[in-house]
Amino acid sequence: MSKRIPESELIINPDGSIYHLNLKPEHLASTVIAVGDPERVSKVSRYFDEIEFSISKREFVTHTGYYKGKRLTVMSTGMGTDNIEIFMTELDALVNIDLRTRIPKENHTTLNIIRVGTSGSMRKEIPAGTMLASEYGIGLDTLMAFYNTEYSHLEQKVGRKIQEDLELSFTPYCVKGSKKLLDLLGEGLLIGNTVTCPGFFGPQGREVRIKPAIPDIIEKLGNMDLDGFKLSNFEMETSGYYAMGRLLGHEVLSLNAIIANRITQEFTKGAYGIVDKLIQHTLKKLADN
Ligand code: R1P
Repeated sequence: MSKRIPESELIINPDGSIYHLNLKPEHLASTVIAVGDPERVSKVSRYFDEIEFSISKREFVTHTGYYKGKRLTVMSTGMGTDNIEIFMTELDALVNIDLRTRIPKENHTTLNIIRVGTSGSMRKEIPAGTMLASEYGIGLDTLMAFYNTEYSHLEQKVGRKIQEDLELSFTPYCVKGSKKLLDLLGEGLLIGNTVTCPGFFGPQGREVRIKPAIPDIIEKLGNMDLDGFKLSNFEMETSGYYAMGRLLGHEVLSLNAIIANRITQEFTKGAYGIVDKLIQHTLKKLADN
């Protein structure tokens, strides 16, 4: 029998909800749409037939309801893979740990988790306004230095190639997303490989007042070609989702609305309409399946 998880290791609020997300198991649907911006939650749930539950704590805003009869949860995560580590671990605890006894359940429950986020393009042929599904997530962040997992041969090669091309002192990690969700939601979208950066400015080569250490990071990544494996876009969460999904046993897919192209320096205000188009695409595909 599994061991009881102590109070200090998994914090549960006095009302029985999980510490950061503020949710109880009954508040969560088995399919979760995750967005970065808390204001984007209502931009998804406005399409629901009915919202049965809503709550917020810190950057985690949750609406659970029904879209065309399918029960869905939409939640915001804030920015960065450190938030995603908390988000994924607590979502998993809601379904795979008995929060009353603090003992992991014997039967594993798999969640479907779909990120609907904004992103920048690192290739001139991928313009703003593109909707892209990430086949792989590549982490330039340090999250996976703190967990042990297995990587495929290709994933290891990609990590080493990026380390070499960027002359990094550490090896980035590369993790494949859910094939099941890619087959379900990827139709009509561009399929790409997404680089996750541990910041918005320097780690994405932006110079505001301080010169970044790798000013041409986006160009270098965009030009990488490893026997046909190319990188397409960058943002701040996908690698964390894919790695935590693999560790915890959940199906995870990252969908990206490309709102800027850093090579052509294209950024159109109208590109924000693409986020709504991606939300509608996601809801429709989920309801149809
Ligand atoms: C940066 O502006 C934020 O936007 C992108 C990045 O990943 C980062 O979180 O995604 P979201 O629009 O989903 O937050």
